[in-house]
Amino acid sequence: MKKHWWHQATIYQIYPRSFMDSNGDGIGDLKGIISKLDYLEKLGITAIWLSPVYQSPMDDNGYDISDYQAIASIFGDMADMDRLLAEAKARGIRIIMDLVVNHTSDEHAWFIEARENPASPKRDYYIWRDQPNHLQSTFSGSAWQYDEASGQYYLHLFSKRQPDLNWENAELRSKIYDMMNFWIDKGIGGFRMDVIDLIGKLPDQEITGNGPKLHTYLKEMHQATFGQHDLLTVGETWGATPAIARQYSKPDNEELSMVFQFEHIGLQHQPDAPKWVYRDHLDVPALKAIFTKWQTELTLGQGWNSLFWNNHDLPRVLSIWGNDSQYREKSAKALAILLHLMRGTPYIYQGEEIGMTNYPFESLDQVNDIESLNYAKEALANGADAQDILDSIRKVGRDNARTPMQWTAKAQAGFTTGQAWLPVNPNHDTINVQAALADPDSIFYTYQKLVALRKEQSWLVDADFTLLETTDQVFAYIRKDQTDRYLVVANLSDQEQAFPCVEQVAATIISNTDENQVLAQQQLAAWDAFCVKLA
Ligand code: TEU
Ligand code: CA
Repeated sequence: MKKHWWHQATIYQIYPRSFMDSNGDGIGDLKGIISKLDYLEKLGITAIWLSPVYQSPMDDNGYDISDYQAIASIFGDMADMDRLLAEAKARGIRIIMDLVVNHTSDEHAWFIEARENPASPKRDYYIWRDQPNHLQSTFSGSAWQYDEASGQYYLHLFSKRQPDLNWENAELRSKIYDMMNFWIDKGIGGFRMDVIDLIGKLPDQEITGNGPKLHTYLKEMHQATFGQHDLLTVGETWGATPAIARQYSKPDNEELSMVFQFEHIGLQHQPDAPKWVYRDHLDVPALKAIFTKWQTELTLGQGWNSLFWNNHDLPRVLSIWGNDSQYREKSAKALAILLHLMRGTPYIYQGEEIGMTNYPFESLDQVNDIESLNYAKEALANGADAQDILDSIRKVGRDNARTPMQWTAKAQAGFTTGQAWLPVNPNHDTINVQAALADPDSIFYTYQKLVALRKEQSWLVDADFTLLETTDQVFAYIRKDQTDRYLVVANLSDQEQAFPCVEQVAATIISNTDENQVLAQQQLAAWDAFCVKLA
């Protein structure tokens, strides 16, 4: 089995708007990112997944692209982008671009032409129908928008300013591949592919995810673009099962390196309910079952996992499943140790490495996210209670991940010299990079250690995974390769838990506690976690 650089890499996701502002306009930008590359080098990460920085009217903060080969002026220009690539490369860091090709912005030249001139070949780049059906937008309401001029409806699975592209059109596909090659030629490290499982949709049958031609398109894309290069490609696939994930990521299939699956994230809301019907109490046995399934069904050569707790669409895991008050540091480290020692490529979302938390939203005025605002509007119109709506947004709204990165205890958390576009979390007075770097026992150094382990210890890639039978709130597993066995244990609760274990320890790999005492007393304190090599 050929091993790739990304098998032993840890990826760091940057949401550019919220990372670092270089010019005081309150919005993060490329020069800001460049100024923090030394920090990322210290953390040790191999690559950055950069959320979209392309030209965009910012209806969905850049996931609505009007020109794939230009940089949004609020973020900088192409010269800044080239400098970011070069400066990152000088530090051994690759840049993974966000590929958003399920839809464009309604301000993309293709859509402007398609709308203005129904006879144009561009018309068929999008999806037009005389009548809408029942398809719903992820951002509330019908997925069809009426276009007065032509008397037809166009499809938008996200906002009405994000018209869906028609992947049936071969000319469109080849333009997308040209655009991808433009970026590959610049020397990028790969692509994160936004909602890629939707591109094979059959709107008339109301099939959106996992359409019949999805994998045909991905094989074609692989051949036409990244197939000859050693790039990381990761698909965002909400509807993936392990079998589907193998289809994407089995090397012989020549599609993607890996996908993001979201089955564990599904435990953040009630079964079969929208995300707003949240469930903040972690069901640990269910979490164990889900990870065990993915760890055992995606084995080296047959598929590859990506490992994540957070991204720019999710609440901070520390707030929803950890304990972000009494056990903030301990629980952050426990969640990190548990995840990063599984098989797969780990992803860190900006601020996770210093234990950033959800924001205490108190009114809709503080909310920016289109998904949250559309939900609030629709729920209010349906008679829902305003406090309940705000409560859901505070718990699981996307802005929790998007408040500015907390660099210092000073005004605006050192993110900007102006006024940040989204409020800065008041807890930046204690939770910030400067404080984390100064404390040798901080969450940051646990992440730094995990990133280093990923590069150094090849068993993380090769060893198999077995869940250990334990009490409900304890998640423990064994990784075993040809020669060695490793035990990973995490107490995912605020209570002490019994941990009877007869194994002998050969060496400690990483720990947030006194693991020898834990093993001697057969008792885990709240959020204790460690990994040991077994004798
Ligand atoms: O997200 C896909 C998606 O389906 C999200 O809307 C997700 O369901 C929701 O945010 C969970 O709360 C991707 C991007 O990650 C997201 O930021 C974009 O808004 C979306 O696609 C449209 O491009
Ligand atoms: Ca700026």
